[in-house]
Amino acid sequence: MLTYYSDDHHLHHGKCELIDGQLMPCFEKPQRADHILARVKARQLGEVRAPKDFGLAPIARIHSKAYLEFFKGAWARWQEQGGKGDLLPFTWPARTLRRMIPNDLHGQLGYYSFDGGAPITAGTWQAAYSAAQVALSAQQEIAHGAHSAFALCRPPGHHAAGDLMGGYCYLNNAAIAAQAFLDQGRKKVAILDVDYHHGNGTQDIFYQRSDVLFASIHGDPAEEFPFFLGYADELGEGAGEGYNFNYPLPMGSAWETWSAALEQACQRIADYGADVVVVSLGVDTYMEDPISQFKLDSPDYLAMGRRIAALGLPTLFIMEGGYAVEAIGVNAVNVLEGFEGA
Ligand code: Q9C
Ligand code: ZN
Repeated sequence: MLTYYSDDHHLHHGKCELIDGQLMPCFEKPQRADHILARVKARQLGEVRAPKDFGLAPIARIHSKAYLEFFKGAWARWQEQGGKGDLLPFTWPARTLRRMIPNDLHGQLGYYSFDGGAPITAGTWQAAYSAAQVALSAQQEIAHGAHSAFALCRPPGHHAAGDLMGGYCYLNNAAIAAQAFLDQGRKKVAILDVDYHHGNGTQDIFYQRSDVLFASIHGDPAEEFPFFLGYADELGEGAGEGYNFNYPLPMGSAWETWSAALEQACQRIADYGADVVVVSLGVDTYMEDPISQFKLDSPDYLAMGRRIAALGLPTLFIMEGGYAVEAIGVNAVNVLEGFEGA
């Protein structure tokens, strides 16, 4: 399987996040992708290629023009104000407030985000832009006939909605790739999100549409981030009704519970008659993940890859979360090796 990868991810390195009442070094850090790349090479998964540049148009199919302009220009505005640290939001238009777009940089930052987990640094735009190009390049590989491809994206994307960043995510790489398949003539795309956290951004983007089926297995949002989306009764809306499936699982779930949900999700994807599958591949379901509460072990990721392969569909793997840095390479590449029948 070919891997697409860009060194540009190093340009994004946030300093801190607020977690359990303390400022901690960001869990979403460059070493994550470095470890995955090293494992791809060590296991000789296949060639590693730099992305092509498909420009902004395919990104703008998912994200609003205003959001993209804000994100692209935010760091320069912050520098003009003499800003020192990372650019982080601290006020959001929550229930009793108005959905204004204020003039102020931090006001706009609150408008275009849903949490304080997505810091903007000097290189964040370039890193996120390149990650989207990585996803599009791997997508192109499948469009040209490959059965699978791996987009080693960083920063991740599945929490980002059309005009919202959050949860370490800025541009929704999986959604951008799914839309590219449709724009090139495929009729039905299934997105299988196996990250520990619900893919709220991806769900929101496609919630009213039937050309993308979204299935997500994740920590129960009643107990876990992102808290405000990802419940089992969210089945889609309007034309999208019946094309959204959430499998929230209890804290502490291990492979037996998790794989039963995967079975159901795969059944939905098979029934749908998808032309292609996009996997939002997070490995923060790992038992030793520092911010997550599932109990998958490294060999389970081989079985995960095998079950996804049994769908018999062209499959685009897009990297999302996973924060146990020492094991992230083994776990992510195990999914790919399991898929390939290694
Ligand atoms: N107390 C992804 O995996 N913060 N994003 C969690 C835990 C946000 C995860 C705080 C986690 C976002 C792509
Ligand atoms: Zn996650």
